[in-house]
Amino acid sequence: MDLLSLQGKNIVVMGVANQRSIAWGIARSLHEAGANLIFTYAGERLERNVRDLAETLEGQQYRIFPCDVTSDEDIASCFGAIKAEVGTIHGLAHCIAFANKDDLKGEFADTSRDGFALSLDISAYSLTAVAKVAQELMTEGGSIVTLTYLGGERVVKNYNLMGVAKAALEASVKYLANDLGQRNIRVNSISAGPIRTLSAKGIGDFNSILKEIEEKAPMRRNVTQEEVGDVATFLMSNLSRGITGENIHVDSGYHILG
Ligand code: NDP
Ligand code: KAL
Repeated sequence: MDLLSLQGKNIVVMGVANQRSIAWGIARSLHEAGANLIFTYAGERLERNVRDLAETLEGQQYRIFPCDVTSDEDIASCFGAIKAEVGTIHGLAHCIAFANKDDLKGEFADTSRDGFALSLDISAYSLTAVAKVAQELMTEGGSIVTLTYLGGERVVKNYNLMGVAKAALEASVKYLANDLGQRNIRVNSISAGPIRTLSAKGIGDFNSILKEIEEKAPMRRNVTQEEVGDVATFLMSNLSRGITGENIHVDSGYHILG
């Protein structure tokens, strides 16, 4: 029995930078479930990466379009091209965040005005900007999934500006869920535990963050891109049809600790 009902469904995956990206974990899981994938990327330097990775997906069609989410024109032309190629889409995975390195150091209180605006634009507003355009292609209903982190709910050392951006993202999920629910479009987030990706690269004590999870999380281990990917597939699928405005923690249970 096809419990997931994802065979042949068109799903947009935004934010594959390389094989370590959580977006790539999501793509692989969706591919296994039989979905047709449409990838978007921002930086031209990463187009080759996305293309090479997509080519490893056997037996399924894939498409790739550029989309820098800071540009309304980019978003419009990207989803215009997607509409022209596939018509209807059934899901969208938003796996995008950014903060200037300088704004992730020291105290949150030192965050610059420009740095705040840029991070909130890319990491939070982009979900709304993309949802607004994507919903028009979700003529059969749909599911939008974004990625967040515990630092959006409580103070986590060094997450600083990104914590504020994730709080805005999580609130956006709820307001978007309320707006789009009547069109049978669901909006949810996954709060992932720490995973070593390109974004996490260069973060000084990332090893100690991973170690703390191994020592303290209920499951005493870290999570993988695959585990996040499988929950994203669940949220895209018919199995989660009654869920919207939700934030599911895929973090070995770490968030329940005080
Ligand atoms: P990656 O570095 O693999 O992915 C980050 C992505 O953001 C890149 O593909 C990057 O594309 C994209 N991006 C940045 N700026 C823009 C822009 N202007 N327009 C479009 N895309 C942009 O890291 P992750 O897989 O770790 O991150 C994916 C999501 O998961 C993020 O939202 C992150 O906050 C979240 N997350 C990550 C955790 C972790 O431990 N890794 C934990 C919890 C949540 P490009 O390089 O082309 O600019
Ligand atoms: C408490 C944690 C420690 C890390 C603190 C801050 C993490 C911020 C995430 C943010 C998305 C990272 C960046 O924006 C990095 C950027 O300044 C430089 N990197 C890049 O430009 C690369 C090339 C591209 C691909 O990256 C992006 N983002 O475009 C949080 C940890 C435990 C969990 C994490 C890493 C959460 C998260 O949100 O990613």
